[in-house]
Amino acid sequence: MDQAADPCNNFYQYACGGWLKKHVIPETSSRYSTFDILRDELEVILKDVLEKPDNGDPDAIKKAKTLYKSCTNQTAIESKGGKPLISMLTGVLDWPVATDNWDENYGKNWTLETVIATLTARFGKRVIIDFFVGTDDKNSNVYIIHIDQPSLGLPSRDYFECTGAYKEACDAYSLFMSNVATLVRKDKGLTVNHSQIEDDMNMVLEFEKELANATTKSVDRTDPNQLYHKMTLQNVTMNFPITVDAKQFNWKKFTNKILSTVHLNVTENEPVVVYAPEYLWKLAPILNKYKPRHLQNYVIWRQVMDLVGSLSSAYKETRAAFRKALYGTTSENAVWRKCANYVNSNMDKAVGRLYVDDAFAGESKKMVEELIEQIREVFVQNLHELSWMDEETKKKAEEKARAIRQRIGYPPDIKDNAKLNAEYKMLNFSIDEYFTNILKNMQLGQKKNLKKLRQKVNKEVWISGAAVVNAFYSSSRNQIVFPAGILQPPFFEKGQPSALNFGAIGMVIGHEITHGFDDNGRNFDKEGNLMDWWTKQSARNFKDLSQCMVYEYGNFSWDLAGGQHLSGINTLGENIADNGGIRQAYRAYQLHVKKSGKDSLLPGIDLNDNQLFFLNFAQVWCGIYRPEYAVNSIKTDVHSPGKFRVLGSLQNFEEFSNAFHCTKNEYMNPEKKCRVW
Ligand code: OIR
Ligand code: ZN
Repeated sequence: MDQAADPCNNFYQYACGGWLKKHVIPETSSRYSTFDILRDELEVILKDVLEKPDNGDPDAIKKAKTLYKSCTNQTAIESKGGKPLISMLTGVLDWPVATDNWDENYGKNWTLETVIATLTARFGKRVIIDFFVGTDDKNSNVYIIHIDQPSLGLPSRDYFECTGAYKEACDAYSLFMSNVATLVRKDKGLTVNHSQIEDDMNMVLEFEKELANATTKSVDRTDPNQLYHKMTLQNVTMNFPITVDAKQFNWKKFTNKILSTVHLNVTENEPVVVYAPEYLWKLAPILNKYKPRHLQNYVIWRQVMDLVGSLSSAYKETRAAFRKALYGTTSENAVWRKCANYVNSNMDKAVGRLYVDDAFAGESKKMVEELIEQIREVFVQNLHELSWMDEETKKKAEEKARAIRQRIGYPPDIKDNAKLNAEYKMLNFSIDEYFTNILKNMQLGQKKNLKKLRQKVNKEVWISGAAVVNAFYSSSRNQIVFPAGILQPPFFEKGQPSALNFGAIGMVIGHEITHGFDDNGRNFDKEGNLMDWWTKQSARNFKDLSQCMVYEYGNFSWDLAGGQHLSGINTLGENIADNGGIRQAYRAYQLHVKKSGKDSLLPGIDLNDNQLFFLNFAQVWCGIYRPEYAVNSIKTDVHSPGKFRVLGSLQNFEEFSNAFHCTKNEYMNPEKKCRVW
C-alpha cells in the first residue's frame, strides 16, 4: 500500500500505490493484478500436475496429460507446418482466397446454410447466425433452440469503425488475414497474387463491417424480457426471409443439417427463441449484396483465425501484430501456460481433480458454508429494512434468496474414477496430433451441446470447473459457485484474521448472491424462470435506484482507455453486485465480532479490523492494464476496471468513511451516495 496517500482522498492509491510501484506488467500480459497473479500461480500448479508421469492414473487423467503433451509437443507441431489446417480446408470448408478456381467448382451448388451449419455442428463455430441450444428462459428445466446475433472477428462492434484507437486493430486484422491466406497458398504450392488476396480480404472486412453495424449494441441487450421472442421454426421462416445468391435461405434445412450430427430432426413446429430479430432483419439485405466467394471467404476465415495459434511458428507469427493491437502484449504467453489453460477449459473435471488433489484444503468447505449462511442471513435481514420495496415483493425476494443453492470447491463426482472416466469415454487423443485433438474437442463439445435439446436440464451440473480463480452466479439455476481456485489467500485462509476473510471471500459471496437481484438476475424467479415477481412500484424504485449507479460509474473516465467513460449500463449488474456484496460482508463481519470477538490484528500495520476489512477488499483489485487491453475491455468486460470497482463501491458506503474517519465531501465520502441493496 501507499501509506503516504490519504485513504479519504483516493483509497485505491492508498491500498494499491505500493503494489503499483513494485510490479511491472509482463510482456506476455494484457492486464496484471492480484487476481491475475493468482491465475498465473494456478497455471504453475496445473503444469506441475499435468507433467507428472502417469502412476496408475485413471483414464481421464491419462487423456488430460496426453492432450497437454500434444499441446506442448513443439517438434511434432513444427514438423506439420500448415498441413493439418490445409487438410481441414477441403470441400464445403474450402477457402476461396487459398484455392484456385473455387467459383467454378463450388460456386454453383453452394449454399450458405450448408457452410454455416457445418461450422456450427462440427466445430461449434457460430458465424453470421448464432444457432445454439440453451435453457429456455421461461422454463429453466427445458432446453430450446436459440437464434442470436454472432460474435465478430474483433472484440466488439465498435472496432469496425476502424478509426482512432481501433485503426491499428483493423489494419492488423486485415494484415492478419492476408498473411494467413498467403501462407496457406504457399503451403499448397499455389501462386501468390497479392492483389487478388488484397481484394478478397478487403471484401471480407467490408462484409464484416456491415455485419457489425447490423448487430444490436450490448447496452440495448441488457433486459432479458426484451430479448426473449419464442416462436416456431415456421414463424422464423416467415418472419426472417433471407435470400442469398438469389436463393431463399432455408431455415428448416439449416436447422436439421446442424441437428443431424446428433441424429435429431425437427419439424416446422419446433419452438425456437430468437434473441436478435432486429439483427436478422438487417442481415437480409446485407447477405444479398455479397457473392458466395466473399461469404465463403468470411466464414472460413473466422474458423481459420482461431486455429493459427495451434500450428507451426510460421502460422503463429501471423497473429503477432493482431494480438498486440488487441491486448498490447509484445510476446505470446509461454506455451505451457497456453496448454495448461487449454486442457483446463476442455477437460475441467479431469484437471479439477488434479488441482484439488494437489492444492485444495478440504476443510475450507465447512468454513465457507458457514460464511455463506451468515451472509445470506444478512441479505435477508437487510432486505426487510429497505424502504423502497413493498412487503409483497420482499417476501418473494426472501424466498428467492433462501432458495439460492451453493456449490463450494469442486463437484464430488470428480473424485469418483468411474464417473470421471465416463465423462471422457468418447475422447482419445494422440500425443503428436495436437491439431486433430483440438478438432475432436470442438466436435465433442458441440455434440454435447446439441444433444441437450432433447434432454432435461440437470441442475446438479456445476457451471464452473474447480481449477478456476473466480466465482459465479447462474440465474437459470439460481445457483452460486465458489470454485476451489478462489478459496485461497488473499480471499480466504482459515488462519488469517476474519476481517480479511470477510473483506474478500465474504464480499465475493455477497457479490454472487446479489447477482440474483441485479438488473438481470432480478427478472428471474427462485426456480430460475424469467418471471416478473415484482410489484410495479418496487420495480420502478429499483430502476430509479440503479440509475444512480449507471450515472455514478458512467462518470468514471478511464485514462488508460484514452479517457473514455465506462458504460454504466454494461457494468450495472456487476456494480450492483459489488455494492451489495461489500455491505453484506461488512454487516456480517460486525455480527461475527459481536458473537465471537475480534481476531488479532496484523503486526506492523496500525489499522483496526474494520480498516483491514476494506483494505483486503481493495487490494484484490490492485493491478494495471495495457492501454490496448483497456480499450478492449471497456467495451467487452461487464466488470468495471478494478480501480473503479474499489472507488465506486466505497464512495457509496458510509461505513467505509466511518472506518477511515473521512469527512463530508472528501473524494471517498461524497454527499450523493447510491444504494440499491
Ligand atoms: O463477476 C463475477 C461473475 C462471473 C463472471 C465471470 C466472467 C464474466 C461475467 C461474470 S459473477 N465474478 C467476480 C468477478 O469479479 N470476476 C472477475 C472476472 O473478470 O470474471 C474477476 C468474482 C469476484 C467478485 C468480487 C470480488 C472479487 C471477485
Ligand atoms: Zn459478478
